[in-house]
Amino acid sequence: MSDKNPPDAIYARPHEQIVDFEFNDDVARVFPDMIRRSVPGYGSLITMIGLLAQEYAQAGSNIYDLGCSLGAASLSMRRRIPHHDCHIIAVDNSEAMTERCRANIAEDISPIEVDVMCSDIRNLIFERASVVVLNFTLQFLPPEQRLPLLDNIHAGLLPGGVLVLSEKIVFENEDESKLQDKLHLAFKMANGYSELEISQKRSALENVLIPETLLQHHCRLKQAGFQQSHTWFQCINFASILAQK
Ligand code: GEK
Repeated sequence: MSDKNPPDAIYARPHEQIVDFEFNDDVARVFPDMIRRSVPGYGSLITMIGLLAQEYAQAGSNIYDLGCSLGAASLSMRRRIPHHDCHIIAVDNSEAMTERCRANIAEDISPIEVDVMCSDIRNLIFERASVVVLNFTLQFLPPEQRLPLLDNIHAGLLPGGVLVLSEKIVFENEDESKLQDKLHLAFKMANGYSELEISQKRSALENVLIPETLLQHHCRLKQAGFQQSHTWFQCINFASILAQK
């Protein structure tokens, strides 16, 4: 693997104490490998987010990529949006991520302007937005802080504007839950993660990533005022919703 894409071995050795997961420099360095091997369908989602932005971006509007990490969704949208007067605002509160994200954007020559901001998405004011992307980010906010964020996003969307919300999900039905967990475990093992790595990372994420059911997400989107929301993608226990104002 090249230096640009080092392998994720963060939990490969036994840790004496498992501390809560953080998006620090160690994680940012291996992030492309980590997310590809952990999130089934991630590559397809990134490609499709570009296509959704192509469909829904409105001329002269703002496009937000919230919890942008290294900028994969921003780059995909930047290459697809046909209106060159759109403005992409990519936001993450991890400095390690935004530093690398800026470098990735600088290497890309597409014409649409991209601003990378190191900021908490809970403090943003959204303006003239036609597309807002939360690609596996809402799950890291405490559940009671999710509706206020969706309210703010809804307030800043133009009529017809959309939110793309991708999340790890859980299932109410016990059999379905067991099946999906088993498939996700098989996916990670097939991608070379050991049982030790999987169990140490699970402990590190336990208090940090709080997944919900698709029904909880659709209900909250309705509460925030979205006219409609549809699940347009699911791969095992990872799904994406398109919600429209
Ligand atoms: C991708 N969307 O590659 N404010 C800003 N950023 C935050 C906050 C917050 N309150 N909480 C978490 N983050 C990306 C992948 S990763 C998903 C998103 C994952 C950021 C955090 O720093 C991290 O970079 C990102 O959200 C979540 O399409 O690792 O499973």
